[in-house]
Formats: sequence, C-alpha cells, structure tokens
Amino acid sequence: MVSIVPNNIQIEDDRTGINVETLKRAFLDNLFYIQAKFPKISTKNDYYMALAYTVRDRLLNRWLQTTQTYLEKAPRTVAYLSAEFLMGPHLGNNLMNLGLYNVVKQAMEEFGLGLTDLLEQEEEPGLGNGGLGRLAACYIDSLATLEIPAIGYGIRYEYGIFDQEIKNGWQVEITDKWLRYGNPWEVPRPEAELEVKFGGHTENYTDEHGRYHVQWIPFKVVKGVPYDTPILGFQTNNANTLRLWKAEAPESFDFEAFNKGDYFGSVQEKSECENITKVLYPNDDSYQGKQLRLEQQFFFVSCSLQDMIRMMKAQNLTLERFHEHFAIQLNDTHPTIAVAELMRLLLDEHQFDWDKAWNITTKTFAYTNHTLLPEALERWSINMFGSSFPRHLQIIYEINLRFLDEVRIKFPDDGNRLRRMSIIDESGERYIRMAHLACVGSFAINGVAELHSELLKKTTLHDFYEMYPEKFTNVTNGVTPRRFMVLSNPRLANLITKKIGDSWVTNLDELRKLETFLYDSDFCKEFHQVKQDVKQDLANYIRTNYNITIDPNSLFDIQAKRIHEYKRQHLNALYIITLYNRIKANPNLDVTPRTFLFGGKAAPGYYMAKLIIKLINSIADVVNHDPDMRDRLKVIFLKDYNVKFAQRVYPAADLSEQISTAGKEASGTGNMKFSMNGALTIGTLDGANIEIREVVGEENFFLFGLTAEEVLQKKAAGYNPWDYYNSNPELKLAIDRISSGFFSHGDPNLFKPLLDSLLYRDQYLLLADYQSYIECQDRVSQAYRDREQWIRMSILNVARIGKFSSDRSIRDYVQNIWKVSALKVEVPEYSQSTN
Ligand code: CR6
Repeated sequence: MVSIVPNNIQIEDDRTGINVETLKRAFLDNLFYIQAKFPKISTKNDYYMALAYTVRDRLLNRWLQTTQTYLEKAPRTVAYLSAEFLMGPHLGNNLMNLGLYNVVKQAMEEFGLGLTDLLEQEEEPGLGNGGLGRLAACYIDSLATLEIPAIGYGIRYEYGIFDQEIKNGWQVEITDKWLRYGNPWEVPRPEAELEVKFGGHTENYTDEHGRYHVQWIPFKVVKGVPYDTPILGFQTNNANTLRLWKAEAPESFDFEAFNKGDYFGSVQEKSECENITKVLYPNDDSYQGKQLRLEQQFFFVSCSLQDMIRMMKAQNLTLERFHEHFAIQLNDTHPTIAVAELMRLLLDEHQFDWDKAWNITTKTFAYTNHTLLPEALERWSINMFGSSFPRHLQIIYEINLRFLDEVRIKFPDDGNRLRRMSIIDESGERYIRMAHLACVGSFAINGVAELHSELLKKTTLHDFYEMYPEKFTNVTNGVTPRRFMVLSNPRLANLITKKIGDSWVTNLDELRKLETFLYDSDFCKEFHQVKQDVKQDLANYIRTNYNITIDPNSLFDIQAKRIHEYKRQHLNALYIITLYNRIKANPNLDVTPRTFLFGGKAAPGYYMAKLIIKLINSIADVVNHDPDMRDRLKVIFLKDYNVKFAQRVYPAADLSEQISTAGKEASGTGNMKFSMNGALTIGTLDGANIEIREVVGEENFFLFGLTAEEVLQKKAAGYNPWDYYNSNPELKLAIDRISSGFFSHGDPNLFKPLLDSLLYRDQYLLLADYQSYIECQDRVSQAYRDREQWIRMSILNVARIGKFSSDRSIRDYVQNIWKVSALKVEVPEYSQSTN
C-alpha cells in the first residue's frame, strides 16, 4: 500500500508547518482559496473559517494515519452508538490537543486578530440535550487520548438543540441553524453512502438447500451519507472518527412519479426522506413516542451496523467474528433496535442460522442505562413499530419467545415474573419495552453512578438482575479535564501546572499533589486570585450582555443544567425568596452577599419547566430592583445555556447546586465540572454527588436532604406536603409570596399550577427538604465568610477530584466491559508539534 505521507517530505509546508510565519501564510492562503476573501472584505466568520481550516490541515495527517493504522492492524474496536453527541466548539479543543494554542494566538495577534474573538465565532454543534450527549463527547475525547481504536456513531441533525431566548421572562425557542455558515470540521463521504429500509412487509422463501428464509420488502429506501469529524486525542497521534449520518433521498426515487408528471409528489417524497435527520428531539430524561424518532434511531443504527460489516469485509475478516472485532456500546436505549437489526443482517442478509446470529449479537452489545425516571423509559407501540419495521417485530417476538422460555426454566410457575419481564408489555395497548430488549441482547449492563447502578438492580431492572446477575456492573460517569479545565480555565490550569507539572492533564489523580500546598499562603492567595479573576470575567460578560452589574466579591451560587422538576430549580428559588423575605423584615440584616445564577433549557413541551423559568425571572425582576437588597442579593437567569457558555460558567462558581431529589439524578456530570474548578457543592445524596462527597471529604461538601431510601419511605407512609407548609413559617411565607401575586404583578394565577403541584402532590419532595436545604444554605453563607478556610475547601475539591476524569470511566469500560487494547499511531517526525 502507498504510504499516506510521502516519506520524502522533510520540510514544513503551508499545510503542516507550525511556526508563526508558516501559520500566518497558511491562514491567508485559506482565507483566499477557501473563503475567497481578502482581509479588507473579510468578516469575523471568514477569519474563523480560515483559521479552522488551517488547524484542520494540521490534524489531517494524524487522522489519516490513524485510519490507515486501524485498517492495516484491524484492532478490536469500540463502536459508541449514541443518538446524541454534544461536542461543543472544536477549534479551541483542537488547538489545545495539537499543542498549537499559543503559537496560533501569536500568529493571529500579528494580524491584529484576537484568538478569543475567533473562538467565540464558532457555532457549536448542539447535537444533544444535556448530560447524556455531553457524556458521549467526553468519552470520545478520552478514547482518543487513551489511544483506543473507536468510532462514535450518531446522527447529523440539521437542527440541533434549539437556541433559547427569554422574552418577558418566558423561554422562547429559536431553531438552531448551526450549519448556516458551513462546518469546517466535517468531511462528507458520499461515496460511502448506504441504504436503509423502512415499512413494507416480509415474504418467506425457501432456498435451493430447502432452507427457510425471510425477506423484507420495504415500502421506502433512504440513503445514509456519512459525515466524518476527526476527534484528536490530547497530545497523541490518535485521531478517531465521529461518523454522523445524514438522510437523503435515493436518486431513483422519483422516476415513477416524474413519469406520471407528479413533480410535486416526487419532491415531497424527497423531503420526507430528508426529514429523518432534520431535527433533534429536545427532550431530556423523557421521551415522546413519535414515529419519526423511532425512525431516526433505526436509521443511524442500521447505517452504523452496515458500515461495520462493510469495514470487516474490507479487512477480509469473517462476520463470524463480528463480536471479536467490535464492542458496541448502546448509549441508553435509543440505539437498542440495533439488537434486532444485527440479527436481521446476520439472518436475512448473511444467512446465519438463529443460534449463531444470537450468539454473535449477545456477545457484541453492552447497554448503559441513564435514568430510572419512568417517563424516560422508551416503549414503542407494537402497531407503530410494526408498520415501520415489520421484520424487526418478527425478530423481537422470536427473541422474546426464546427469552421467556429461559425465564420459565430458571423461575418455574411464576406468571407475574414472565409478564413483568416480557419484552412485550401486554398490560393494555401492546408496547415493546426497549430496556428489556437491551438487557436481553447485551452481555453487560451498567448504570452511571454507584447509587444508580444499585437502584437499577433493586428496582427498575430487578428481575433482570435476578436473571443475569453477572451482566450487571457500574461505571461512574466522568468528564474530560481537557475541555473543562485546561481549555475553559487556563488560569487555574497554569497555576496547577506551575506547582505540580502538567502530567495531571492525562492523569487527573496527580491533582492530589496540590494538597501539599494547602497551608502555603502564597499558593492559597494565587488560587483565590484565579477564582476572583474568572468571576470578574463572568461579571464583565454579564454586564455587557445583560446590562446588570454583579459583584465578584459576592458568593457566586450557580445552578446550570436542564430545567426539570426533579432537579428542583424551584427549591433554589424558594431559598432566594426566603432570603428576600428575611432582608425585607430586617433591612439591616447582615447577610453574605450572593449572586444566584441559573442557566438551562426546558423541553418545549414541558409546561412546568417553562413556568419555573418564568418564576426565576420574575423573582429576579423584583429582587434586582428592590433597593433594600442593596447589592446583597442578585438573581440572573442566563439564557441559552450550551457547552460554549458552560465553559465560562463552571470556572466562575463558588457554589454548585446539585439539589435533585435523592434517587432521581442518575449521575449528573455538571457536579464534577464545577467541583474540578474549585466550586463547593451543596447537594443531596444523589447520583455521583455521593461519590464526589466521598472523595473530596464530607467536611468539604454541603450535604442536605432526605436519602433515596427516606424518600421512598416517606412516600410509602403517605406524604402530605401541607404538613410542612403549615408548620414552617418561613416556607409558608415564601409560598404565600408567590401565590399572592407578589412576583407576578398581582396576578395570583400565574404560578398556581406550580404551587398546586407542590402543595397537593410534591412528587419531588421540595417541601420535605426545604428546612434542611435552607439550614444548609445558611451554613454555606457562614462558611464563605471565613475566606481562608473556604479557599482550602475549594483547593481540596480540585485536588481530590481525579476519579471523575472521563479517562477513568473509559478505563473502567475498557477493562470491565469492552476488553480492547490501545493502539498507538505513529506519524512522521516533521508534523509533530512541539509546544
Ligand atoms: N439526563 C441523567 O439524567 C446523567 C446523564 C449521563 C441523564 C444524568 O443524571 O448524568 O444521563 N439521563 O449519564 C438521560 O439522558 C436519560 C441525562 O443527561
């Protein structure tokens, strides 16, 4: 095979060189030849694009070398199937990973361009909702950094998560036209398109050996075109691929209609095909049983499996060894139809017999569960499912039949158990339970934090745990310290590196060495100064964008995450009202000045979440304009919280709000990002909070609230929110303030649905946790006054957070589930960066 990089290239050229002069030349070259602009008429976006291409050029060599190495060595490969990848901006990350940040900054400065300005220009690919999608992005980063052969497979949504605006305090959704100015990071591969079938019916036939087969005759066929994005590891040569599929109409689709003169009909059919990857469903931790969503799931799963099969063929590997070549991770149940699709491909298209196909399938898949919330557990009505995927329905029935036989043998005469475990829910209208299919079709099942994995075994998947105990494990989530420390908090990263060297970036446990400096007053001062500077940055941003002045010496108390009742942003709001009431009652009260910052999107169809946003903004209106508050209390709802903005927010927090009802937040990942940037957490014993508290030390964590077990007991004992309302004067006053119309210009009805839900049901036990929460918040206020002590607690959060690197999570997956090995990629000397 011809080597990709001719060995005789020894000098730097405009596409690989990394000194300032070459970079400048390359930048102008791209501006001219790709953007077709010269400086005088260039927009900021032209400059961004020119720089992006300049950086991409310097990445390509590693990427192609990686692809070639993987092709030649055919290593066991991880395929991470996820309906969401919330990557965040690429430019800064690639500059960091290539080690080119500073030299490019200088090159741009010599042109009079600010690198931060150019970075700001990038429209982020918002191809995810929240934690689950961002987790996939962190894992893709760690896989590349750890040099593990891996492919991320997903959907190239034309519209990602909506942009959020706030009008009159309400959320307004704006479509996310992220591809508007082009995407310099992706490479379309139309030559690698595949076909995906939908609808129709099945036919049986017998082959010449008398063997019985099924054939799927689809109603329509859609093309899947891959768009590839290189994912470079941190200071490695390994650049894995994120392969996202776009749906297109096949060229031949319209012949018949055209011939009949039905121009309109044929074009409409084309746009219907393309609808499949048009838009991301904006629901987080809940699902909508929409046919199009199911079609999206099948579309990307089928493309990805066919792609894997094609790769094996190109490598002359036999499909009998599919499960040896690929470990496929199902990121939640969204890609779970893959179990049936791999069976179909093996049975119908490659003529395997059932047992062989099933053996391969069940040695291939591993399933991660991300939630216990019942409204998020996917189930598809049999009618809907069968109309789009008639063959898969047959296969699932057959899987279920054989599975229930197994259950019967292990647990004889237990009809209830059979009904509970069946992949088909037959209690009313019939549904396919995707989590059940995932459990039956996978060799490993994991939750995303210790508590969550335990609760899965005890509750949601209890029967499956009894059936297959050996399949169950835990892998606690993690986040990448590259993006969430080095890139987004360079001041802190530099200080740390100055003290302990830079190996912590890929070995986060090294942060422990910071503990040596706990009583080094110079270090503590510098550490504090970093926090103050970052807070000042955010304050400046808020002044520019919101015209509100906030005091960087106040305690920055931040809750940034999707808006959901179980996350209890409204509990936070009740505390703000309580503080407000206290100051109103006693205007000279000595309070610790606080700035409450919120960020997060509500699912467009989730009325209660939208009402919570309106409530926060209404409180902000009153509080921020009340002279009695005299800058002791400020409340701001930051609009359009996304990855780009999150990178500004985490570093600036003093306090991180992780206040979900215990047992409801599977893990959380924002909790980790805040803590690694030195915020202290106020939180419940929920998700990964428990493990964060364990490692940072209970004295460095503000704990409150009921435990998961107590929550269940309280509900079982007949919880009555009114008891709390009636017996707690501060709580009553806070609620009454809302219901009287105080925050709604006298309108007592505006927030009634929210208050009724709290007083008559309070599913998430806000009232039960209120007292414990406000007492804890008062302790926070006290603690913040002892600056030295607070700084030490903050340092300890950073120093002990190593466990929550996504590198650790990926190592867990690699060792306990995937059993894959690293494969180092070598590239010629000349293009390796040095700085
Ligand atoms: N909404 C969990 O709720 C977890 C992430 C990633 C979530 C959250 O606690 O940290 O997954 N679940 O594991 C789902 O999306 C179903 C989330 O992001």
